Amino acid sequence: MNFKKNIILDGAMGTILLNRDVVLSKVPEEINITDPDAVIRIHKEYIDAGCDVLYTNTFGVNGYKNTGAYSTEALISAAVNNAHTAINGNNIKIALSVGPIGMMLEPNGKLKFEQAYEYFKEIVCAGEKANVDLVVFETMFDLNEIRAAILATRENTSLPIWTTMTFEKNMRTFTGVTAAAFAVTATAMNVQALGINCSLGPNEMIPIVNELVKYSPLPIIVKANAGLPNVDNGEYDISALDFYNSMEELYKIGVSIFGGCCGTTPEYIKFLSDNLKDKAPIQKIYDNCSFLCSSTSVVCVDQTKIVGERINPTGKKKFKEALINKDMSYIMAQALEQVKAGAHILDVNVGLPEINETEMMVTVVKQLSSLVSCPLQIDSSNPDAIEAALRIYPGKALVNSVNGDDESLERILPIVKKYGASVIGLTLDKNGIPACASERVIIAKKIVDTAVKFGISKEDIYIDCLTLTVSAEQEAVTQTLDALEMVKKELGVKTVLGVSNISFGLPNRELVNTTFFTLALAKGLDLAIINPNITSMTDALSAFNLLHNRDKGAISFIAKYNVAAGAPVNTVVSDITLDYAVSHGLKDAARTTTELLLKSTDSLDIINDILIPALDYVGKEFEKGKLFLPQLIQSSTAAQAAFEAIKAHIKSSGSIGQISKGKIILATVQGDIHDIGKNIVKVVLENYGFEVYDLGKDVAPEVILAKVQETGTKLVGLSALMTTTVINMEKTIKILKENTDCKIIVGGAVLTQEYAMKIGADYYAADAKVSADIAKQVLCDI
Ligand code: B1M
Repeated sequence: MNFKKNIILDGAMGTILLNRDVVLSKVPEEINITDPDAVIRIHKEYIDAGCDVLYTNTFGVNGYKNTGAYSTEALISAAVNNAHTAINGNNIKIALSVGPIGMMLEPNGKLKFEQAYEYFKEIVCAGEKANVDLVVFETMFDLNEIRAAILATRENTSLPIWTTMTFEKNMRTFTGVTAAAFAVTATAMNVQALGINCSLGPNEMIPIVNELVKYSPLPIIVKANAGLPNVDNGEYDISALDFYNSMEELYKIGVSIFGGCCGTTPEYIKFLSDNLKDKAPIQKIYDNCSFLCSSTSVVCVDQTKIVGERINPTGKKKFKEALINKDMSYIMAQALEQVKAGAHILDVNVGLPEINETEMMVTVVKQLSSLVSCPLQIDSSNPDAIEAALRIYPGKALVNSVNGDDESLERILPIVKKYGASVIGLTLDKNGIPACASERVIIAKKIVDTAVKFGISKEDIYIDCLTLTVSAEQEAVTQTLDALEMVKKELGVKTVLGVSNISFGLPNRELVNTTFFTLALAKGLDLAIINPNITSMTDALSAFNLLHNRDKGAISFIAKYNVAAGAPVNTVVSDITLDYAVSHGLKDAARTTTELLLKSTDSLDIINDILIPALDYVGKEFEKGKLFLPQLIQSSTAAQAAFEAIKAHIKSSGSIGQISKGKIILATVQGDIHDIGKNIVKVVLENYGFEVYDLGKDVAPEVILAKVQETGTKLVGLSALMTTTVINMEKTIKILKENTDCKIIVGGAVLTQEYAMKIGADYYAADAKVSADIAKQVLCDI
């Protein structure tokens, strides 16, 4: 593809088909086979409008969604053929359009990374066989889904890859991925172009595109909707001319590939083609930094950054025990402590002879990825563990490490390159660590040259000149510092040092560590692997940044140390409380703290005074955009673990006692998957002696009605947590009232007494205890 001129894509396919007189089946892409002319006609209209690239009508085709009569390969082959027919030999490229699988990936949903990979593999192989020019993964919202798609394409085809995500106004996808993290990750994974499509109109996309431009040198794609959908009628309101005017603004900030998404037509594409096609792309202002990222935040290593060293069993008895016992809460607490203390990146080392390092690395990396937003440093000498971790890591990680040995370089660097990671090179080889600085620089040069040969850019290489223990090799300290300085100047790459080793075997280690750290900072250290919980270390960095004019106007220094702004807080979380465990998603700690609390506190008090407020806090932070779906899921998993402990306690102690009997049906209404509250209600009712038929969550009105009729139950409890699902509660009440004489209790945080009455319920229960009181009243009176 020629990127020297702007490229014009086509516009919407789906919204046009819906507006035309065509018959769409349950699998809409079957139209490629059942009515190919309808598709070809639209393709031709876009060609006439002047597009350079046609997207195939395959957005929703995948092995998961395809429940129809034709195979996935047949649908793709027909769609690509339709595009070829429309092109009719003209110089127009065909992009295989691929949307999300339709099931969320772990941890947001149940789909496993490798399952997603298999679905994408089937699609892209079929596309390549049918002769597409490139593949475009569009309307994506999960970074790991994109990564699975990219890997499936790279490992099985030779197709060029474009990818676009769909962002909300807060510049994140709904799973919390930032535009910056997307740009850094996709660039690192070597796609040919990236950008944004759907969800917003071109005007609303401007701030997001500004981010993409800043974090990626690649061509930027914008395939915008014709404005935001109108809430009243679902139509798209922006005219073709207004659409073009906004796209022109996007051109000025660096977009070079333009097209239309929902609501656009050939008229919109003609405006783009007539006015932008022959222009050369604008030179973008790209921030060429050494980036690392998670799915929710990017770290630019422009100034010294702190790598937290505490997730490492070396010399730590408790940590070793936690690894052997798979005590994830302990490890996660270490992570949270370090982030709170100021770590920008977390080192993850889980190597122990007693455990399977690869499996443990994957488990820990998965959990950390949804718990903390700072990028991870995968610390292992085992290539399998490194690869397994990089494969599922949703971001751009740093690999610690390779060394100057050919075997290490040749085994690990291709993995680093393939997964778009950065790498640390240790200045040692099979002869050990050279005593003098210049020999360490020779090894560093070999590492840098080899990494570059493998396609890793210099910004992604960090050299560790190795800290030796001053008590054993006093003369080595200056050699390390000199080597660091030379590596920076002569090789132009970043540097890293594990600092704490310097003081091993000495008294007052903190003083030695801090002083050595400060000396290394003066030589230009970029990444410091330290214990950030030791405040003198982070203090040294703050003061250094102030003295070196990095902290302009002393803004950070004053914010941190100004007494009026509050004394420095004790960041170590030594005693984890239940509300901390729930709000930070620590499942095991939630269970153990609950078990402890149950010795002195009533179970309903724990639910009402701690669990619900902690979840309320998480919900509010989620609403404010400070926490994201993965964290919400972690918190609810922790709350459920706490609740399991409460349930076991209630069952074993029979503490509430049996007062009355009767049958009750419980369900969370259709469209709503929140069931923590309903499950609490169930246990409490059962402990009052009621027989509960729990129909689960997301239950259709008809299913509830059928159960009432089958069992003759006189009382139904409905739960709903979202404003959008209360309407289904109302529908359920209506259908029950029309067909039965049962009474209905409703509950859920979104309801009030007044609203409950308005939608026709008989009772409103603010909590589980109130439900039991109402049940007694209703069923005892019958
Ligand atoms: Co979601 N979620 N969530 N969520 N979630 C809320 C409800 C939300 C208010 C958060 C927020 O933005 N502030 C918001 C809804 C906004 C709105 O509509 N106004 C929200 C959203 C938007 C979403 C998603 C759409 C997010 C997304 O995907 N982008 C998605 C929805 C998916 C869907 O349902 N289709 C989603 C997903 C999830 C998780 C899966 C991550 C998880 C649920 C896990 C699960 O339940 N298995 C989750 C959670 C945990 C929450 C919050 C944080 C906590 C809910 C909770 O469990 N509370 C919640 C915010 C909040 O409520 N503060 C939020 C504790 C529970 C014990 O209370 O359920 O009220 P509650 O039950 C009480 C009483 O109300 C009463 O007794 C219970 C015990 O005392 N009661 C009854 C309840 N039902 C009763 C029935 C009865 C009687 C009494 O009949 C007899």
